[in-house]
Amino acid sequence: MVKTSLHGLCCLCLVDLQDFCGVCVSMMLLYLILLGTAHTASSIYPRIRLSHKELWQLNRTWVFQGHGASLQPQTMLLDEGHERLYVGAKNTLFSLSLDRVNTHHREIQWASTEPQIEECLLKGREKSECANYIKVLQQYNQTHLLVCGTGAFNPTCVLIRVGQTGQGRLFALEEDSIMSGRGRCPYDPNSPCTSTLSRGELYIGLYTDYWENDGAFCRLNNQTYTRTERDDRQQLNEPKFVGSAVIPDNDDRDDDKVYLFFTEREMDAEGMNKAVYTRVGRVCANDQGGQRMLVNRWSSFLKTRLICSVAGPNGIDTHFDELEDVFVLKNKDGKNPEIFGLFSTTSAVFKGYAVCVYHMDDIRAAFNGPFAYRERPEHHWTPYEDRVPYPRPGSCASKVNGGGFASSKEFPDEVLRFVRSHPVMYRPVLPQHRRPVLLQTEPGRRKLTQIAVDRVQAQDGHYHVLYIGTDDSVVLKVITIYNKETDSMEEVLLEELQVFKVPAPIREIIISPKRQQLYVGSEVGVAQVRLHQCDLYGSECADCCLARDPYCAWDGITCSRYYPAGAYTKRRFRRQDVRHGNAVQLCNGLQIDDEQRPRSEERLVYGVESNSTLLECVPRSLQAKVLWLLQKDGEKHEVRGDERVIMTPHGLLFLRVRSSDAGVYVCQTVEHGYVHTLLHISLQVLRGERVESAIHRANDADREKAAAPCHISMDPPPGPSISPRALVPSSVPGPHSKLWYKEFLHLIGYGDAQRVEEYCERVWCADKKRKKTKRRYVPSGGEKRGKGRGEENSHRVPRQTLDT
Ligand SMILES: *[C@@H]1O[C@H](CO)[C@@H](O)[C@H](O)[C@H]1NC(C)=O
Ligand SMILES: *[C@@H]1O[C@H](CO)[C@@H](O)[C@H](O)[C@H]1NC(C)=O
Ligand SMILES: *[C@@H]1O[C@H](CO)[C@@H](O)[C@H](O)[C@H]1NC(C)=O
Ligand SMILES: CC(=O)N[C@H]1CO[C@H](CO)[C@@H](O)[C@@H]1O
Repeated sequence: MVKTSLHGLCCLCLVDLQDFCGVCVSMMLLYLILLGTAHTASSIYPRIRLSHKELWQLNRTWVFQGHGASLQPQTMLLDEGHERLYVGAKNTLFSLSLDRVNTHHREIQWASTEPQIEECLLKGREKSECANYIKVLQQYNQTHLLVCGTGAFNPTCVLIRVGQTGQGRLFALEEDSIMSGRGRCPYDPNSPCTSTLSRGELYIGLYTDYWENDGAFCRLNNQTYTRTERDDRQQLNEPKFVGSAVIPDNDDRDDDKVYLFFTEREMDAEGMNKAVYTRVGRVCANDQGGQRMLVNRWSSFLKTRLICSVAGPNGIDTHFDELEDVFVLKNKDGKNPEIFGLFSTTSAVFKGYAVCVYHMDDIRAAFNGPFAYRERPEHHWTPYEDRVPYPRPGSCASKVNGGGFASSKEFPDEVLRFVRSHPVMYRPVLPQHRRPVLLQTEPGRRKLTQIAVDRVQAQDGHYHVLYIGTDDSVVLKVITIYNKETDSMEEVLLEELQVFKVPAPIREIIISPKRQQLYVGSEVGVAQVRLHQCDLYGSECADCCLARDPYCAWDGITCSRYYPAGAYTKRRFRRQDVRHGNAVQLCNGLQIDDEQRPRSEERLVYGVESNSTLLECVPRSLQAKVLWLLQKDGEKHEVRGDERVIMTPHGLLFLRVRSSDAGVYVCQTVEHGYVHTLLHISLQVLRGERVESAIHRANDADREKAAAPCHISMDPPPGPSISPRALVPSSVPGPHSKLWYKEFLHLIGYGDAQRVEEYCERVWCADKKRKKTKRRYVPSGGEKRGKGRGEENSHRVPRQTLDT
């Protein structure tokens, strides 16, 4: 195992050779650039980016904000049986509707008591820390939730009655069930903890004490309390608990294992703690501890390292060692879920992120492999090669597989002694394909905080759709495709969804494949977001195919939800190509040849000589490359751009337009080799002097005429949007002058006065209107809505691009 890692190298620099650190950092950046290119051809642009407002207008999201004050959800629990989402927040437990989180919610106030708060303040804590933060929320049985809160540094648990009676929905705190939460809930609101409940037993990784010294992995049932050894740094060393799950090995329930995902510090020589490693630990669910030794302690606790790294040039691996979140994607029989880990680098200088996927086979193989051994802490780990006692340490007591032992209390002392002194496995767990499925290495980009995954059946196979939460209220929807021939990963960023209005780190993502919804928590609220919106990609076969969204296929009429054959037999054909997005092949013959297309949108744009003009063209897909062609004198040639004519993300910008620029400009997009004509813009260039004189006359008219107010309508302007700044020179009279453009009609011999009038009105009123609509837009009520983008024709350019 190569022990060198980039961050290790840089830590060395930081600690030991501070002077050289600058050099080291730039080395690292260079290295990461190399690394980025070595990985894959992936686009950092989503195919579709939706702002919070757009999600709203599309009815794709609902947000629950509690009472307006910041909600601060700590933990969430999905209860599909009762169709509720429970949210443990600060001083309050909520029960939300899965249909619409912002309607018909119920709540239970559960604040710390006055004496508790006073005592907490006396201990020198801040007021905000002395609230009751609900950190543990589990389905105890069919009728009850187990809920634990920090209770002003005095953890407390309680049972909550849930369900339905004839009268209505039940949601009530069982007063007589209040009990101490010590050992089941951390004291500190900021303390990391993870819990899972199985067969009435609570498994929890937490710090059990006020001072946060005792990190432990525990199991509580109504009789016993079993845990890791206290103060045993070999078992757990400054752990940060991230996730846990009960996963059966086989049909023998006595063989069920509980897995714990966490990070901890690797002990090195002299006990100086240094590197952070991600670990998977496990115990037997039926572990009863030992009889004479290891009483009420796990007799089966083992752990090993989870590796997530990329090989760089020169054989130096970059390791992502800090586990941020973990998602266990269950399979049918529950025995072989796929484990998705979201990792970051541990470097303080640079944050890179990676997602790695682990198979249970590989995890089990590591636990069945050699134990790790080292003579002294300053030595390297080696595989333990002496005799291993029987039954194999770490195996579960079972009549079938566990050597006939009825309970761990019957295990020989030798076994318990061995497991106590050899909790680490020698082999780490490597990810699927031995590499991350997703990488984000560009410095300065957003932080990734949470992950949830859906398994989706598409026409050409299964795909994992990853939903990744960021620190700025965004959920990224990504698929990753492994290419066997080139042994590389391709990341396809399908959508970038801004689920909250203000930027806040996403703390929780829960997915409901059954409802096709995502439930997302951040300190400002809980949002519900539909997983897909196929019609948004556009109505044509090519639009749909290029999107490569496994949820969507072209059904001959529109882009709609894809259902695997059998479930949906009515449709005659469905076109979908997630792997390649080959629209040319797939949609061949289904569409009119581009050249003969009767009407790609046409526009007329006027420019004033020597002034700037923008020919706006923004493709719906941010992954498309835009090409401009100029049609002139029967010929077509590509516009390349220079210092005067600039290709911007909004369109083609002429800094000083010339009369020779006049002509028909064609805006085309190229995506996966598929060429699409978006629009034709006919540019006409007006002579400066003539405009001037028209304006003078308009000014005269202006003085005579009273101001005519802008006509404001809530409807979006029809047709294209053209930047008002580009066309109207600064010296043009204010919006009250309605006459001067009439002069244009004569100047340019344009007959359609109605159209020009509309156009000019729009130009003048655009700014005002924009401000008005902003003010009228009510994010939480949603009673006033403009038309959504999804209703628009697929060729139309999004309107809001310039001011968002
Ligand atoms: C959103 O829902 C409202 C009311 O339920 C409806 O009037 C509106 O048309 C919907 N908008 C879209 C884009 O579906
Ligand atoms: C759930 O547990 C509570 C508390 O122990 C108990 O009162 C209740 O009857 C249980 N419900 C079911 C359905 O077992
Ligand atoms: C609690 O203990 C009793 C007595 O042993 C047992 O019958 C019951 O099932 C236990 N409850 C749970 C939820 O494990
Ligand atoms: C009609 C008009 O406003 N023309 C302006 C174009 O830009 C030049 C300077 O770049 C101005 O002097 C003109 O007034």
